[in-house]
Amino acid sequence: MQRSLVGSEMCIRDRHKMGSYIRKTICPYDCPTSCGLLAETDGIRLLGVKGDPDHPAAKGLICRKMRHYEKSVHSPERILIPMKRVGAKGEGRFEPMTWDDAVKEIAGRWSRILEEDGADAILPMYYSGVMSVLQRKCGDAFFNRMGACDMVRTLCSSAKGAGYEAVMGQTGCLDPRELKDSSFYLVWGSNMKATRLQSMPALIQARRQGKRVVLIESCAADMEVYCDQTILIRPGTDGALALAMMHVMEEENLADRDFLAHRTNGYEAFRKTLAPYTPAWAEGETGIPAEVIAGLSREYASAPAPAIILGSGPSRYGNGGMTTRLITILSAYTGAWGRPGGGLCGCNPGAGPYVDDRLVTRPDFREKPGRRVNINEIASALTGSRGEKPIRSFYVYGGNPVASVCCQKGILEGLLRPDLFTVVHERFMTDTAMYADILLPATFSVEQTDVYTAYGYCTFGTARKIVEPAGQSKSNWNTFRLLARAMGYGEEYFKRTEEEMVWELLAHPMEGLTRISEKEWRILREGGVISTAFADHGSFRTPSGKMMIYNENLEEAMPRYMKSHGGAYPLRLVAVPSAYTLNSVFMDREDLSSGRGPMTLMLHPRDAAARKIADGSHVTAFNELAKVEFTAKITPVVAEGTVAARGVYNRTFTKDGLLVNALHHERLSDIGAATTLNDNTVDVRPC
Ligand SMILES: Nc1nc2c(c(=O)[nH]1)N[C@H]1C(S)=C(S)[C@@H](COP(=O)(O)OP(=O)(O)OC[C@H]3O[C@@H](n4cnc5c(=O)[nH]c(N)nc54)[C@H](O)[C@@H]3O)O[C@H]1N2
Ligand SMILES: Nc1nc2c(c(=O)[nH]1)N[C@H]1C(S)=C(S)[C@@H](COP(=O)(O)OP(=O)(O)OC[C@H]3O[C@@H](n4cnc5c(=O)[nH]c(N)nc54)[C@H](O)[C@@H]3O)O[C@H]1N2
Ligand SMILES: [Mo]
Repeated sequence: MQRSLVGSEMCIRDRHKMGSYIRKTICPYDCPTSCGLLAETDGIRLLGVKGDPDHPAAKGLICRKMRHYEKSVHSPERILIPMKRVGAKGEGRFEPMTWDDAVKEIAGRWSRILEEDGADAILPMYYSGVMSVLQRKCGDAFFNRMGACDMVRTLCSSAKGAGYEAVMGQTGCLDPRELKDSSFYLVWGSNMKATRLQSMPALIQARRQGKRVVLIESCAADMEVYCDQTILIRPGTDGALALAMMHVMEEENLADRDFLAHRTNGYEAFRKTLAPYTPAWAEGETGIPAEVIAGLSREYASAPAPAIILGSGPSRYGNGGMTTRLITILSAYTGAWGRPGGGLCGCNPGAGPYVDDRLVTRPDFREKPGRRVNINEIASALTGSRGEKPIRSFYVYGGNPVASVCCQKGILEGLLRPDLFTVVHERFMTDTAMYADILLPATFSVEQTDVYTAYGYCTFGTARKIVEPAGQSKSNWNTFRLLARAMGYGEEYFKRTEEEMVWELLAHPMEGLTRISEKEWRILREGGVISTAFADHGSFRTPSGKMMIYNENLEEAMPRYMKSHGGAYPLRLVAVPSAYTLNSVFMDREDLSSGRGPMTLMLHPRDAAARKIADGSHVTAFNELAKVEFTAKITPVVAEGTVAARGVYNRTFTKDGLLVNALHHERLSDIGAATTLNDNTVDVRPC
């Protein structure tokens, strides 16, 4: 591939002329859109950002969080130099050290651990701090080379992914841009206003055209006003609703039997299992009145091209994979797939991968399979509570487990172990960084070069470095290069620059990039985003070419109703994202934090009254794991028997350092080995 410098040459010319100039870049955070940004810079600092109107999906619409990205990049709170712990663990007292000394000390400690305990005593952890391909995944190559633990990264929507794939194989779902053709919308467990903002115009436009939008939620605080009807559901019971809807469609002859018989596997046998799943039965499970279920079923069935917009909320349960399978099967019941706008949106829309991740992650560097540690079980791994070999070193980059992972008390207990050597590569003094023995300064997206694959849209992009890294901060890639040298890993891979890696990825395009034009290649070479082909939803990418209602490869081959884990306490606790933060990111920003306010717990008026809880009062939520304090918000938009905690906070918002994730178990989902962070019970009392 020919390297083009057109973009940067133009900029240099413009800089001389105007002092500042605009460069294209891409939002690095964990959202479905990966929005295009126009960054204004003087070549030294990022001066501001705007949405890029040419971005094929976002079309210039960006969230309030990114509107002042420059405030984060140039935040006075940023970590700019490597540091060494001088106080007690967790106390947050550090003193500066050089990169040389830091790298030498880390390599020295690791070499000793490798000798004494082997590579499976070293646990690397990242999740979704940065979503671009190279910076997110490059540590895999380093730790594969080392033979360290292999983290199973299922902190987010893996149960949804596994459930969808169990039915659809590799068939891409609807790209949100296809929603303009849908005739009816079921927003199912997605707080779109916060998390899928760029799809909101489609919903608003649809309602203007007289199409109906129905919300199925456990907490409708943000979305109710955007929908024609809100159906509040008891958490973890969406599978019962889907089954009852299919029951009604069978009973009333509303199912597209021709489609189901010819385009799916196992329909006849599945249909016979539906008899007990009556709306009256489902009312008992879901708390939704039977007549509402019947009405919804009829409305859904009569729409020519209904779209289900499926969020990850309903999948974060012990039955989350099964729930997703049932909802995906429901999407076949009207034969909507293949009709413009019909089917399901919110899973993987891609028509095949764009780049070859293995060029970055290098599975070939690993000599034998590593010890697998599930990210949701970090607490057990760090404390050794399951009797396994203890972890001796924990390396965190692009993640904040103390704030974002379940079982917070266990994680803290592990991090306090005097014999654990913890290294955190971070941009801010997060709750996890506080526990580091060595803290390394990390870069922002505008200080590095990478490729971006959006997970919610068919788009692909590249973004070049715009400004030099602040202070002594280094990208993940450059940090692993240094660590590799210190560890004596001589592979040519560890000598490359990040620009060389990006060219390498583009030089080996995968299926999703095979049919793009020369003009589009130019955009990618210069830095920008292209739209790629939507998936063909009419032809199923499964071994049989049919949707798999019955899936013989699964333990539960025939779908059925499964209960969630639940628990012994009377209220179910769910997590709702906040529009002011993204998981634990953006807490450096006073302008956003103040809009969000204190840690709140939403309760239904009847649940509040039964506990003598007043709106705005301090309450304690508790279960067998922990007690966590919140400010109560009483609202009828949360299902009765449910409490909802908004967003992820940091420990400065708390009295005793415990956040909502202290109330969450490590238990995994049925398939996908994923988080069940919505599947916990608590009780609440006034403080
Ligand atoms: N502003 C903002 N944007 C974000 C994020 C953020 O934190 N803030 N997070 C990003 C990330 S990492 C992700 S994975 C995506 C997630 O985005 P989506 O996958 O669209 O999911 P969420 O919007 O998190 O919505 C989950 C919803 O599920 C609901 N829910 C919980 N349990 C149930 C249930 O049993 N049944 C039903 N029907 N509903 C239930 C919750 O009330 C919540 O509103 O968003 C991304 N975008
Ligand atoms: N209670 C509750 N818990 C949740 C959720 C929830 O809604 N409620 N959401 C869940 C979901 S969907 C997800 S995806 C997870 C997210 O879990 P995590 O991936 O752990 O995400 P964050 O907490 O956002 O932490 C990301 C960290 O990466 C850092 N970072 C960003 N860019 C870079 C970089 O280039 N290099 C390095 N070294 N660091 C970088 C950021 O500063 C930030 O501190 O949390 C989950 N946990
Ligand atoms: Mo996520």
